[in-house]
Amino acid sequence: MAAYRELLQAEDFGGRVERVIVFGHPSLSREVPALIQRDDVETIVVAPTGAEWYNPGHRVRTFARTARVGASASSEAETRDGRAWLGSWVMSSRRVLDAATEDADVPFGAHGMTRAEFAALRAPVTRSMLVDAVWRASWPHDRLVLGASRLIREADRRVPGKKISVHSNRGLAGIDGTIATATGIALASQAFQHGSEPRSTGTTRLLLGDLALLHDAGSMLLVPGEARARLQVIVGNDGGGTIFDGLEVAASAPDDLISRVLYTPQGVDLSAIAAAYGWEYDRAATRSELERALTAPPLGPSLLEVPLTR
Ligand SMILES: Cc1ncc(C[n+]2csc(CCOP(=O)(O)OP(=O)(O)O)c2C)c(N)n1
Ligand SMILES: [Mg+2]
Repeated sequence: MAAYRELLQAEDFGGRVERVIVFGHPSLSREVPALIQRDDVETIVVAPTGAEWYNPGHRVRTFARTARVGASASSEAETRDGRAWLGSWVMSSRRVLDAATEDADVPFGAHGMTRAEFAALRAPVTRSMLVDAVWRASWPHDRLVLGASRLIREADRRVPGKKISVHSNRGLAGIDGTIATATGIALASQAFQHGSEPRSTGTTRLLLGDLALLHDAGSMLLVPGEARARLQVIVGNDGGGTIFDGLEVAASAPDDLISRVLYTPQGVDLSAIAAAYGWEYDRAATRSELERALTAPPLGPSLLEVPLTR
């Protein structure tokens, strides 16, 4: 349910929820903890260890180490109701996403492109376009790592389910060590088992923001004699931390202070960083450049810079 944030806020959807079962630690959106803290909602948190117990507002009464799905419905009518309930979420999620799709994101066919479709290929890359393109380029033999950025929020709210491995750092969603994490995931996937075939072919892609990249640039160091990661680092460069533009304080504080303290502008030449560390570098400012760069990534570590507007 990609557009779950909008639906949870709607009376007809979120308003009708009676029970929540939580796996993992939902930290990307405020709607989930808000739902759990409602008086009319019962929450069950499933986690293998106590350290994982998620408990927003200390409102959770039931914790379990495992969960087993039993018989789903006791009657045909119940099955029908359940399907209708699920179907209405799926359809409404689709409608919210379609309404939110920017003009430049119109899908284009391989044959007989219209003028609008050609224009779309030359249009500057938007966040939604970037997230969609990276998601489309990822296959089951690939791995995708997402950094703490406005981009993971964008992915969370729009990409559909897909059978691919997606990783992200937990804890407080730190921006530190993101490149190191992705390098480790790439190298582990390339590791040889019993001295024969690598465990996986394919590419590891890391999608992150410019500040997270700068914070961990030291991890780009290539050590002589060590294996090279088949890693494509895709950096959405909006010149600072735009994830904070959505904070409440942005609505009331003066722009110049918000910029200095939260956005923290930067104008570092990322191609020079790539050159300094001996990484391949590419830049994709339009949709067609992006599709090309994602389809045929270099075999070693590479940096793909995608300029984004604030
Ligand atoms: C170690 C650490 N310091 C600070 C933060 C707070 N923080 C979260 S996201 C972020 C910056 C995001 O900027 P960028 O990587 O450019 O991503 P954008 O949101 O602009 O796409 C910061 C500083 C953090 N999560 N971890
Ligand atoms: Mg940024």
